[in-house]
Amino acid sequence: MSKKDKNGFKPIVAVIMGSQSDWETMRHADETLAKFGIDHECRVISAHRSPSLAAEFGSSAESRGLEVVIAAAGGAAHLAGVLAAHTTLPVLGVPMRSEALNGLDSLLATVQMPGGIPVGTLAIGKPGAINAALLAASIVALNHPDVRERVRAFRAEQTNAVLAQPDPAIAE
Ligand code: RP5
Repeated sequence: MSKKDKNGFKPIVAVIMGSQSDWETMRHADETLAKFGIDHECRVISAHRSPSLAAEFGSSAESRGLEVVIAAAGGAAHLAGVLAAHTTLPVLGVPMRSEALNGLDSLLATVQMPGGIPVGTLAIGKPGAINAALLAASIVALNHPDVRERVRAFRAEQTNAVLAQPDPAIAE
């Protein structure tokens, strides 16, 4: 297991993306994890441009103390599958919206894993980035009661916001 650094920081979730160009979307996962007070790391690792690093990261993820890996990629999006091949940690895939096919290529490449190596695939783009972080929070909440409380509070907050304002014609 990894040790806390001198500031007490110990990442338990990794947000990996295939390119710097994915950050504009994946910063929403970063922000959501931060909102839940979950120590996490964000890194660019490409399955095809830096394949050895992808294998090394996946292989060492568990021993480094990570509990969940979020992997975002676009186009022929094999990053989540490659990372999942190297770890038994849960891997959550986020398909990036692509220029050519609007993310349908990324979605199919991420979600259509052959039986044996699962990738839990979320929606294309920003909703997927947010939900990957929320799902990661629910997973780590199994072992972190403080996170479980924050997830419950977040759900209650969302519900209360809907109940407090049922009239769609009233501006916020
Ligand atoms: C994928 O190719 C990345 O995840 C990104 O979504 C897409 C385009 O990458 P860049 O050409 O912008 O670096 O590997």
